[in-house]
Amino acid sequence: MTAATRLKDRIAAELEEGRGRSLTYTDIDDDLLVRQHSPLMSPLVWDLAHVGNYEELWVLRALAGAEPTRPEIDTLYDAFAHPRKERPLLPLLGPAEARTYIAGVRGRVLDVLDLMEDGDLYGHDPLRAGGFAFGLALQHEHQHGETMLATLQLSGRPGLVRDGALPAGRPGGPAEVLVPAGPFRMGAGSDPWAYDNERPAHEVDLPAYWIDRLPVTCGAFAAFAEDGGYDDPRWWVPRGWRWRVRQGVTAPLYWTREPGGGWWRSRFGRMEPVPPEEPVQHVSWYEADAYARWAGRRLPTEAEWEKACGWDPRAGRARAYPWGDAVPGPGHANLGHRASRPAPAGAFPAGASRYGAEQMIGDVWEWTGSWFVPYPGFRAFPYREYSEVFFGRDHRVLRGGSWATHALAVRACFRNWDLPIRRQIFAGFRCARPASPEEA
Ligand code: AVJ
Ligand code: FE
Repeated sequence: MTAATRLKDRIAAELEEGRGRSLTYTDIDDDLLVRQHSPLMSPLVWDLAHVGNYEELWVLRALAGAEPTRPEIDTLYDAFAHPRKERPLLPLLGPAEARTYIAGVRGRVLDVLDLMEDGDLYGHDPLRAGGFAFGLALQHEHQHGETMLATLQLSGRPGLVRDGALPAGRPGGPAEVLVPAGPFRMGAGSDPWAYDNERPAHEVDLPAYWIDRLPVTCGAFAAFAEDGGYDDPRWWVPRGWRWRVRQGVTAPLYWTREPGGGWWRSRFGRMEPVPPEEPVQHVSWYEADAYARWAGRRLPTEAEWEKACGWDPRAGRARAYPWGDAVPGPGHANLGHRASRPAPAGAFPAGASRYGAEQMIGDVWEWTGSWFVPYPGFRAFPYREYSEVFFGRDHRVLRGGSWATHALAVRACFRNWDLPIRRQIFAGFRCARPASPEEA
């Protein structure tokens, strides 16, 4: 079997799996599909048709030069034409129509894939090389799979989302790991599916720092809340404090405090005690930043995060994942919705990075202290609206993926971003601090 055939087979299998995921999350009553569960999110039926429309735009039209199958619907599924809160008012395809539409697109996409030759996959056309446009559609569908899970969690309805088992945690061990001073290469190397915002790779020289070995747990975060952390403006940046007061935020989203003490949370429509050993999620950047200040620490910059995650100082090169370049396995990380929650702290010793940091990939997206800005020499590809229009001092960078992220859609150099007030995403954090001269 040639390398091109192997790549095509892999893409076909991934397309199948990704679509299975989208269909599972939307295999619910029509009423639940078309309603808007939160003004922050689209109706699920919008996401469903949107992933097919995106695949049509990038694989059928941009790559293969096909004519639009249904030109009149493009504007409905253009995320920039209509903000999420307006989407339920649009004349969207209904559930059955949406399924038919995306299946039709998918059939043609598989035909295009079949026709790809060595000269396409190993040539210089950037949409074809390495199957880039297919990788773009695949990662996009999985990103929307995660979005759908956030919507299903917001709906508060039990029984819509499956759960599963995870490895046990490992209590104890060092709280922080030291990353010695020195340069590393930040950004994507030869990975053909990396996004424009991960490029170009460039050298960054960092002073020595400490970073938490594990994400901050619910137990640790509860201590911040119980210590009055939400009531003390000293810990908050001014905008964060104003947001906290105006919104009346006193705990992570979905948490409630029982009158007798003790925290409970709602998870996919069911109440349960907050597990103290689990990484905290559903906190805004403002809450993460306030916790870090309360703890006498700060959030890591995204460069600090990426070096601790992917850099191999002995080999002098960046690896795709903390454990190396092997595709994520069940012993490495909690990805791909194995269970509907983060794994307890210490669950993945085999997923440790060269510096000893654990659970950097999977479990919870991790807020960093950095704004989402371009790397030096950035060039938008294949379109400005994926990354470029979001650059600036509005969005903060998140790293590492969550339990809801598919393995295809995250790597050590992958950059995600969101507004600092957002809490419906599966986001937590870990802390860092500079090393003193003696420690370094
Ligand atoms: C990269 C997760 C911020 O979901 O808004 C989806 C990805 N871009 N459709 C998002 C995306 C177009 C994006 N994030
Ligand atoms: Fe999208």
